[in-house]
Amino acid sequence: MRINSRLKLEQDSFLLGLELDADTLQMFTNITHVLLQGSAERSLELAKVIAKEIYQIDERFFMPINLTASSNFNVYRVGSVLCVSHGMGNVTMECLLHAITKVLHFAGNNHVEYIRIGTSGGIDISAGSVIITQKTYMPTLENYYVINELDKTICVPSNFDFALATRVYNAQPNNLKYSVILGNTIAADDFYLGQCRYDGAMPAREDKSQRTEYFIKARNLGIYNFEMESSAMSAFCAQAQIPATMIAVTLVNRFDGDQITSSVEQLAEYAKRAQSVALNYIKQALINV
Ligand code: R2B
Ligand code: URA
Repeated sequence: MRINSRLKLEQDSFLLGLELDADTLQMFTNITHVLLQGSAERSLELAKVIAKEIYQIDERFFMPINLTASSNFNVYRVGSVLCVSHGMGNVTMECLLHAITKVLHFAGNNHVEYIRIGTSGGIDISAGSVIITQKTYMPTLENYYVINELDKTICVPSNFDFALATRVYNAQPNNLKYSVILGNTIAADDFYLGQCRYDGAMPAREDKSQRTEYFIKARNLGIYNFEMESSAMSAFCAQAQIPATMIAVTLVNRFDGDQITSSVEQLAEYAKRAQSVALNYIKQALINV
């Protein structure tokens, strides 16, 4: 982990963003993995699953607690794993990454892997497939993330750690009933116009054929899915030298339509697929620690 050399704990007693006190830093020592998901509820659920499946803790006797006082992000710890919520979009992801990375740094962690587990819209791939991301792209199909530091525009390369992505891929059993693919991802600015959906409250472009051309262009770059946080995450983690990747299940094939038509039960099962791909990896990684 390589972060801002100007940082000093004493300047940051509040650890802004997570509303933690410097006295509570000992709760964050010896962390190996940070699993990031959009919602607080899913982070709590995942913490329970990790307790049960990785640490064999009887679920009747364990309830993970949120370690932050922040209303924006929740953080649950189980063993050496943190389950953290990041909200929606690159902007909230970036705020969370600064906050959690400072905490982990001040708590003395140097070798931590970050993995986002999420949902996405597939491009020319059947719903329910799981993509492990290597490179992330802007909606302009450029392989970097733009940070506006006031009036200064900085383009940060947005590749995840290919070696980590490959380890996650190789940790999967052969008999999964869905596809797991190493590929690239577009981080869009929103769910509707940002992904050229025609079912938003505002109309998308008239000429639908341009969208098809874009999807084809994207697939030629090895892009399989759209979501909304991966370019901030890959750029931040590459700069901070934190091995990171994303595991995202696809909820729809955008060549077939905009609406997510699966039942609530099916969507819940899809979301579990991304979590179980992550768990297969974490189990293996923790054996080797
Ligand atoms: C995937 O799904 C969410 C939008 O519905 C967003 O957070 C993302 O990246
Ligand atoms: N999340 C997205 O950002 N897009 C989708 O199509 C599905 C989930």
